[in-house]
Amino acid sequence: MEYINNINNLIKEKYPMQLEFHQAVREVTESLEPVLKKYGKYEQNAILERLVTPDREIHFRVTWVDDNGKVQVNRAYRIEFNSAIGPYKGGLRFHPSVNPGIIKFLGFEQIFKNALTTLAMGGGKGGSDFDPKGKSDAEVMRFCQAFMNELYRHIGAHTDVPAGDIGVGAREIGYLYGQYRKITNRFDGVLTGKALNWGGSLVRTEATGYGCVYFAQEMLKEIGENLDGKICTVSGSGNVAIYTIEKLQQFGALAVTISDSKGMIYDKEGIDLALLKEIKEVKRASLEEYAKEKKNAQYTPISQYKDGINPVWHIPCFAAFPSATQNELNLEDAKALLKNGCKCVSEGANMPSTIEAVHEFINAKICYGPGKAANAGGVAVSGLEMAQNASMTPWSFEQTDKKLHQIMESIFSNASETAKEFNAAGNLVVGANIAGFRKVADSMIDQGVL
Ligand code: NDP
Ligand code: 2IT
Repeated sequence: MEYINNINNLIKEKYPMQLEFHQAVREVTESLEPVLKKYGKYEQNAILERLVTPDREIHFRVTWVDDNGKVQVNRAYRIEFNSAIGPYKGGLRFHPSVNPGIIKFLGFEQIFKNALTTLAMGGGKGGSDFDPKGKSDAEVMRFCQAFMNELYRHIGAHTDVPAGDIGVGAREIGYLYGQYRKITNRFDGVLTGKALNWGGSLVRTEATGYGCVYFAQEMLKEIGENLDGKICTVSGSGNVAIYTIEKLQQFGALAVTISDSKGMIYDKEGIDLALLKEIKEVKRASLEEYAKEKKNAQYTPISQYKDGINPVWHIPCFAAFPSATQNELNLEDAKALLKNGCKCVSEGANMPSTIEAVHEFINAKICYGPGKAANAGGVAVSGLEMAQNASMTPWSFEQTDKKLHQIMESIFSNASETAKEFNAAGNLVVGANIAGFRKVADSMIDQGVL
């Protein structure tokens, strides 16, 4: 379709370096063709042009002092994409690979993901090329304080509400929130993922992983299957991976792999969750430690990965849960999963599968849950945290988990019904993209030319 080609060419010309952003825009716009053809109002109102152009991009410098007294400088970003259905909402990523293209791909995805949650949240994302790895707590604190010294003027409980993502967990949110409160003298629900003593929500820590498994369960129900007794592979070993494994175990599945930026573990007996939490949540160490503690587990360092292939996806499994980072599962990996009998892929990470890998899953008609649907549980419970902050009433674990479960069911049924409506039954990429798009695009049209 000419309109879609023009948009993709436009962003490639304007932002030639932003490869991940090109990929995210291509993946979404390709699947919007039926809705754009059916309703001329979207092109007439330049909805795609507006959606790919953030409302506002804030780029700033963060200057801080390391433990040796040396001044350090990082680049940082907050990209406010779209607030048609609620305040900008989305995480902050601290990782050396962070650049404008990565933050834009994440912010763009967040618009549609947040629309799917049923809650009132717009899309945004931020972060920095700061690497928390190997830094002392005091260095992380000074960096977070310096980051907030700039960010505070752009955010607010009804304006823009950041949260965690890669490299930003409870510790970072604590330091960021403390500095926000200090500078503004306000105790607002301006960040989510807060600790329980000062405005956090139960289940937020677990939400993305639990939600991703609930989503897999919904997809599997459709084919008369479930996770009980099944072998599952998981990548990553951070927040999302850990609570994916916890929920898989509660559902009777055997999760056998984890990975980090240095290598992967294959533990045939099933991942030892207590050991994993101790290594990653307490010691912040490498997965090599896991194999030292558990002798039967096999550790493969990245230096032994062959030809860019991620060995996690070459272990036979019933269901796979990519939960580390973007483009960690390519066409070869997808083929290996299918050849080994994989029936379900539920994405905990954002855009973990390359476009070719996604096409392979869709063509094979397995249960494939794209990230913006399958991992929406995290931001959904962030939305519930905002609701609890606004009403000054904390909810119980059971109540919050039940609501998360309902939201994941509703995301699945919305994506699944929308796919059917556009003659693409079972294709949750088409279903999720169109469902999220329609809600935001119609809201933009309702509110006029802005
Ligand atoms: P964490 O920082 O807690 O964990 C990230 C994990 O992925 C770590 O095991 C890390 O390894 C590994 N990893 C990160 N970058 C790379 C890389 N370039 N190559 C190999 N491994 C890598 O982050 P989260 O668990 O929160 O996030 C994981 C994914 O889930 C991301 O795609 C994020 O955007 C997405 N997501 C997160 C949500 C949340 O609520 N936290 C919500 C929805 C999606 P190492 O330990 O060595 O650093
Ligand atoms: O990618 C994501 O949805 C997140 N990192 C969570 C965002 C949030 O605001 O909780």
